[in-house]
Amino acid sequence: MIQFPKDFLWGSSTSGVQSEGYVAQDGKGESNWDYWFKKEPYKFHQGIGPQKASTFYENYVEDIEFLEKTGHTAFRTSIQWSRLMPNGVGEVNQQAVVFYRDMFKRIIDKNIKLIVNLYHFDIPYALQKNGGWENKETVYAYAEYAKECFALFGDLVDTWITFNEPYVPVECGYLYQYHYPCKVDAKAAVQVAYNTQLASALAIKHCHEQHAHHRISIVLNLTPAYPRSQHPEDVKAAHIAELFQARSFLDPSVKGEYPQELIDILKEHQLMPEYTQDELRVIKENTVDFLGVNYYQPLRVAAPKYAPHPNSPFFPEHYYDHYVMPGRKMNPHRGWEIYERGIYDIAMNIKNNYGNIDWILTENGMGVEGEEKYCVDGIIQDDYRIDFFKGHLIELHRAIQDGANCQGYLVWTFIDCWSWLNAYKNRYGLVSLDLQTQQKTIKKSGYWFKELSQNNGF
Ligand code: BGP
Repeated sequence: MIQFPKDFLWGSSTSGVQSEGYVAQDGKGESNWDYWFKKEPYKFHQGIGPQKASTFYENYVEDIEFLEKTGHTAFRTSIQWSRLMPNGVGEVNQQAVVFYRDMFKRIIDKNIKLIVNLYHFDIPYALQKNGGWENKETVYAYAEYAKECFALFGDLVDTWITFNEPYVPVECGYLYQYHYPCKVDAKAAVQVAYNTQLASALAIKHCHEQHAHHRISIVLNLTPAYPRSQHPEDVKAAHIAELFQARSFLDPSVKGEYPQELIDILKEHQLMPEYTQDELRVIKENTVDFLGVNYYQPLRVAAPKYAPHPNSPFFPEHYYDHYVMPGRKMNPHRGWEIYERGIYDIAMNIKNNYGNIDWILTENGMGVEGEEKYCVDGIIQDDYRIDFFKGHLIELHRAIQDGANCQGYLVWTFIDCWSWLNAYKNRYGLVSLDLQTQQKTIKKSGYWFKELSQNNGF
């Protein structure tokens, strides 16, 4: 029996965009996702956008019952900024206030620890139109939005997240064209990353000023970078990959400072963002109270085979190639490697290099296509998912035994939901969603998760 510490949290994460959906007259404004879908629907998997998601906005009362039935003691979701403040600034949508307050209240009434994220890849289009995160005005608009959330919901919510995986919109939106605005512009990417970090620090500042006892964090995908070999050039490639992918947000969020080596690389390529000493002070003085960590797959890299063409736009990959490890274990549906040991390595990195700060594993999960074929008597027999969870929990447990300060395990996700790049192709939920009927049914993993939570181990 693998036993977790007393009061260890068991639950799941979702996001507003991926679960809520929207209905006529709900007062929601357009987000970057709504706008992009309207403009280029063919860029979305099977032409499906976030209009319906898993209809949580309409059905949250019944959906919350499933939290209890699957043994949740913790739940993380996000507020959609464009729902609360349709124009990004100014007027607050009162229907959104009623919705979020009632939803939060029902969750805490069930004695479930509620963690509320302010930003999960979605910005009001009104702000995106004016440059989005490239524009420093967005930083101050976000700070106002955060303040509004702390004021409106601070009596119900005491644990906050400033951003989910902020590196993702940076790389997907400004380097690799997976997210709107689909630019290839490293200079903009760096400014967006810096502005996001500043916004996170300002939210932390306001949170602590408004509610001294509240705790606030950032959620990062701290993928360890594993070198192909111990050849010094491979090791160097992994080191630089980690500077970009993990430490660009981890260091300023926990230590209040950027790694000097990252600054040196950015200077060498004339990529430094616009910043002021006052802003750096805000970042320095407002670090997180704890960390959220999402983990799905490792990053494997090798020294680059070729020198970049002198006219090629800058990519972090000028310093490393992606490496496919022979014999790796794969989730073929998502195309992601499964490497349970990554959790242990993340935990030891936090312990040894980041002051052993408290953290929660805020996302871990397995997206599988065509799960209907595993359905027996109406219940999806997702043993592969249970094995996936067990494998990762063994490593997490080992890390805790070795001194890691992890305080909870949240899976992705609660009910099958819409995905940014894959719509409903891969299902992650503890509860299945029938897209035609909107019927929701607990999977085998959902029942297993309840036992896991009740026994505080397996
Ligand atoms: C994380 C995101 C989630 C979720 C998850 C699964 O990076 O925070 O929002 O989408 O990945 O990924 P995907 O939906 O691409 O399969």
